[in-house]
This record gives sequence, C-alpha cells and structure tokens, in this order.
Amino acid sequence: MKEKNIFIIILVVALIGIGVVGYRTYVMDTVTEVAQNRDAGVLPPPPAPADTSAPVVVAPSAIITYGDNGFSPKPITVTAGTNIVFMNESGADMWPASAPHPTHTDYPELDAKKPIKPLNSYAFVITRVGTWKYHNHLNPTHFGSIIVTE
Ligand SMILES: [Cu+2]
Repeated sequence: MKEKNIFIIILVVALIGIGVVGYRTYVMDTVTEVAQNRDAGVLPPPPAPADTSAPVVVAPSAIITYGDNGFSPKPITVTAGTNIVFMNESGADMWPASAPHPTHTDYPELDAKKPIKPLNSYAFVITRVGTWKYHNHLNPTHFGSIIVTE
C-alpha cells in the first residue's frame, strides 16, 4: 500500500514537471514567434516615442471679461481664427450674442444660446473678417464689438 502511494506521488510530480516544461516551451515559442513576425514586418513596430521637439501650434486666444458694468475690452481687434473666450466675472448670468437683439443673425456662432453662469465662460473660434457687434442678451445695455482682421 505504501509503495503504491509513493508511486502515485512520483507520478503526480512528474506530470506537474511535464506541464511546467510544456507551458514554458509554449510561452517561449509565442514570444519568439511575435519577435520573428515583427522582424518580418507582419506586426506593426512598437510606437516611436513622441517627438517633443516639434512645435505645438495653439490657436490664438482673446479673453473678453464680463463684469457687473459690462464687457471689457469693449472693442477688441483679433485675427481670423482667434478663439474668443467670454469670461463671466459678474455676479449674474450673461448670454453673449451677436447683433441685432433679439435675433442675433449677424454672427449666429457668436450666440451662446444659453445663460452662462458667474465664473463660467463661453468660447468660440471667430473666422469671418469684419466688425461684429455683440451684447448680453439678458441685459442688452451691455455690448461691445469684435474687429476681425485677416
Ligand atoms: Cu439678444
């Protein structure tokens, strides 16, 4: 009986050993295959590190602040493609929109189309050359203009 148990233990250990060796062989074959495929051009090469020397192009930005007394600066001159940011630093909601009030048809993209809460902002990229009047739709006595040049 004792000899039979020893035989079973030896058999189990041998099977585990065969399993481990087989698994290692499988893993190494897979790693080798991936490397060979990469060398053969089958797999895409690993990604190159990002080129940090390339200049980062950032669209110019212009900030128009809105306070309790209105917009500042009232007329602002920018180049086409400038990101216009209306920053609400007043104690009330603001709603930037182009002239004419209340239809805002001169420059529809300038219209925030909703109230902007205090300490929040509304931004859009202005592209059309010209002089564009705008106002606070919630208080049209506050207005300004954006002069866009080429
Ligand atoms: Cu309006």
